[in-house]
Amino acid sequence: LKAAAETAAEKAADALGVGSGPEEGVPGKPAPVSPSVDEPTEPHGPLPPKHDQSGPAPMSPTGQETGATQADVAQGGPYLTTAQGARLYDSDHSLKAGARGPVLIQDHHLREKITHFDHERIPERVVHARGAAAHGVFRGYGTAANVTKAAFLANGVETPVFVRFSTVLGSRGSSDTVRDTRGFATKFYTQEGVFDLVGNNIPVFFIQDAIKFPDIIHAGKPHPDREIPQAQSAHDTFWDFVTLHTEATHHTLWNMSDRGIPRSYRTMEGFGVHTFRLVDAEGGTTLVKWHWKPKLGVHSLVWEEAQLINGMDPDFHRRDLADAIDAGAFPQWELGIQTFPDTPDQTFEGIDLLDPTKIVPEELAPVQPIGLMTLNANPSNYFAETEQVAFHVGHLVPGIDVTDDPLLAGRLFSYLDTQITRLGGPNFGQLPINRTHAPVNDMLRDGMHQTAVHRGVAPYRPNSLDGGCPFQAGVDTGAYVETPVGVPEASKIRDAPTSFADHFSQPRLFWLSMTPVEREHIIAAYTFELGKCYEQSVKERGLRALANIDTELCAEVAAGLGLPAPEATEPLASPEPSPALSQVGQVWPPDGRIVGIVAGPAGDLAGVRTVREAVQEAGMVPLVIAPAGGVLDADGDPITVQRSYATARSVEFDALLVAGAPGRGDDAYGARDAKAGAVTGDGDGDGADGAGIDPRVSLLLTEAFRHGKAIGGWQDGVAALERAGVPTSAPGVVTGDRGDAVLERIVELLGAHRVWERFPTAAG
Ligand code: HDE
Repeated sequence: LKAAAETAAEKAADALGVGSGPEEGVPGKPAPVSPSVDEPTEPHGPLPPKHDQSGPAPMSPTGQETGATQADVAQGGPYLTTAQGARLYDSDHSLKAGARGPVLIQDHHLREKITHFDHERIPERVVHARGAAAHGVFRGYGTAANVTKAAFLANGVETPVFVRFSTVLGSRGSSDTVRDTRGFATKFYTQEGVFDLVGNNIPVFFIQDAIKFPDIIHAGKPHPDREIPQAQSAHDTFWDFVTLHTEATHHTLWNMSDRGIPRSYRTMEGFGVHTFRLVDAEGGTTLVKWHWKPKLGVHSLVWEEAQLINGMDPDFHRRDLADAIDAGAFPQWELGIQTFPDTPDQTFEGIDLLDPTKIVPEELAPVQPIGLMTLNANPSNYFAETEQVAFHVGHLVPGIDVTDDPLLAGRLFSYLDTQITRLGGPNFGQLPINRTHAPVNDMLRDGMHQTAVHRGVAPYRPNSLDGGCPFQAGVDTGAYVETPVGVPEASKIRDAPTSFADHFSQPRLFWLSMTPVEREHIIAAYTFELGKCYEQSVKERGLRALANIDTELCAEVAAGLGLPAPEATEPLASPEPSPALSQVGQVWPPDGRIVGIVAGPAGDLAGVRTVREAVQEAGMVPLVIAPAGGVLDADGDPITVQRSYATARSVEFDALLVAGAPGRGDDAYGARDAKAGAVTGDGDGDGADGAGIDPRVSLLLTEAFRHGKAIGGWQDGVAALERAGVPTSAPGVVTGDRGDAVLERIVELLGAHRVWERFPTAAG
C-alpha cells in the first residue's frame, strides 16, 4: 500500500512539477514556498518535550509503579496510530466507493476520529470557568511548627504544587481583565496526601451561608434570556441582588476597588477567606486565616486599561503568567497565617471568625510567613492539567482542620459533587494532575473511568481474606481527626448568629483605609457599574448601601448618576483604618516589568542598545518599538525590533522610553506609506520631523500618560514626547541627554507601580 501511495504521489508530483516527496505531491496542494516551512516527509522520533518530563514514573492510583515514564504516556513515536495503536497510512481521506462516490461506514478510522472529536469538550466549571495555571514548588520555613503538625510546613520540606488562577463569572473563552474576583487555588502534593488551599484574591465573600451561593451566581452570570453581559458585574441582576442582600456589600466594595482588576496574576494576594483550624502534635489547636503575599507586590490595572486589554489581548493575564515563567522570571508568594486563640466564642477583638464577610486587620493580627511558593513550569497540556485539575476544600492533611463557618460547610459538599459532573464520575482523583504523590490504599472501587487494577478480594473492613489489610492509622498520624469542639446546646433552626447582621462596619473600614487615588477609582467604578443598570430602583438602592459606607462616596456616585444622595440608615462606625489594605505607598522590586523603547532608524541607537541592556540587567523586559518590524541597524550592530507601530499598544507596557519617533512619510515606513503619500516629515529619521508624529505613537504615549505610567525621553525623544502632546514637566515624565540616566529614574518610579500624582484622570 505504501509503495502504491508513493507511486501515486510521485505521479502527481510530476504533473505539478514539484518535488517527489509523498506530501509535496498531493494534488491541489501548492508547492511549498520555503523549504524551512515545508512539512517534514521523513518519519522521526518524537520531538524532545518542551518541559522536562524525565521525572519518576507516575504511580497508579493504587500506589503501584506503572513502569511508564511521563514521556511514554505522552504523545510520541514516529507514526500516527489509531487509539488502539494500529499504524495508519492515510488520515487525510475518508474511505469512499470511488474518488467521487459515497463515504463508507466501514471506515473505522473516520468514525473513531470524528467520534472522539465530538466528545472533546467537558462541561466548563459552573464558576471559575476561565483559568490559567502553573507548576511550582513550596518550601516550608518551619515557623508554623508550633501550631501545626502538617509535615509539608516543616523547615526546608519541598512540596510540588499546581496553582490555578481564574476569573469567577466569565465562560472559558471570556476576557482576562474584567472586573471580577480572581480564584487562587493551590494543590500541594504533600507526602501525607493532597492539601488544596482553594482561595480568592479578595479576603471576604458575598454571602455568609452556602445556601445563598446559587443566588449570587445566578445574579452575577449573564441574564438568562439573552445571555449577556459576559463576565461582567455591571448589570441589573448583579446589582439587584447585592443591594438587596446587604451582606454582599463588603465583597462588592473590594470588587469596585483596584483589587477587581489585577495587573497580573503574579501581583495578586491570595486569601483562604474562611477561618481554618490548625492542630499541633499534642492535639492543641489554633484558628488561622491563610494569606498569600506576592513578592512583586499587589498591583492593579486602571479601568480604561482593563477595558482596552479586553479587546487588544483578551489573554493578557494568561499570557503574562506563561511568558514570565518561560523567561525564567518565576513568580513567588510567601504563605502566611494570622493566628487566633481557639476560644469557644471563636471571635477575635470582637470580630466573628466564622463570618466570611469579615477580615481581621493585619495591624491587629500580623501575617506570619510560614513558607515560600515559586511557580517555575508551565503546564504541558491545557486540557490535561489546567482544565482537569479538581480542587476541593475538603482535601486536608493531618494538622489542618476546618471550622463551623457555614459557607465552608457548603463548599465541603460542593467541590466533590461538581467534579462528578465535570469530570464524568467519581474517579477524577486518578487523572494525572489530580493524583496524590502519597501511596493510595483505599477501598473505593469501580465506577466510570476507573483506571486502577485493584488486587485483593476483600475491599471491605473488617476482613480476614486479605489478611485484615489495609489497617487504619492511629489518631496521631491520621488525617480527618476531629477536634472535639463543643457544639452549643441548641434546637434545629434556619438562622444566623446576630453578629452576622453587621454588614457595613467593615466596608467602612476598607473605605477609610484607602488613599485618595484609590477612593477616586472606587467612586468611578460604582458610577460606571450602577450607571450601566437600567432599573432606576436598583441604582437608588445601590446609593442607599453606599450611604451606609460613607457620605462622600455616596454623594460622589450619586452626582455621577444624576440622582440625589440618600441619608445613611445606620450609624457610621469609626473603625481604625488598616493601612495594609491599601495598594499605594509601598516600594516594590521592578522585576518582570515591561519597558517599551520607542526608536527610529536614526537617533541615538547606541543609547538604545545601552538602555535595553540596562533594562534587562534590572530584571525587566525591554521591548523595542519602531515604525516597522525587522531590525534597526545603525552601524552593523543590529537591534531587533519587537513591536512595530502597528502592533504596539500602551497597555502592554509598564513604562515607556523614547529615543526618537520618526513622523509619517519617513523612509522608515517603507514603500507602502511613501506610495500612499503620507504626511511627510523632513525624512531624516531623526525623530525631529516638524510635520508631526505618527498618530499611533502619539496614542501610545498619551495613553501611557493617562494611565499613570512612567515615561522618559532623551535627545530626539524629548522632542518626540512634546510633539505627542505629553507634558514633559508633569510628574513621572523624565527627560535628559542620556538614556541610562533617564532609565535610572524610571526604575525608581516603577517601584511605586504608577505615578499616582497624575490621578485622578479620565482613565481612573
Ligand atoms: Fe468555589 N466553587 N464555591 N469558592 N471556588 C468552585 O468547584 C462553591 C467560594 C473557588 O481553579 C466549583 O471545581 C460554593 C469561596 C475557586 O478549579 C464549585 C461556594 C471561595 C474555584 C464551587 C463557593 C471559592 C472555585 C466550580 C459557597 C474562596 C476554582 C468548579 C459555599 C475562598 C478552582 C469546581 C479551580 C470553584 C462551589 C464559595 C474559591 C461549584 C458552593 C468562598 C478558586 O464547586
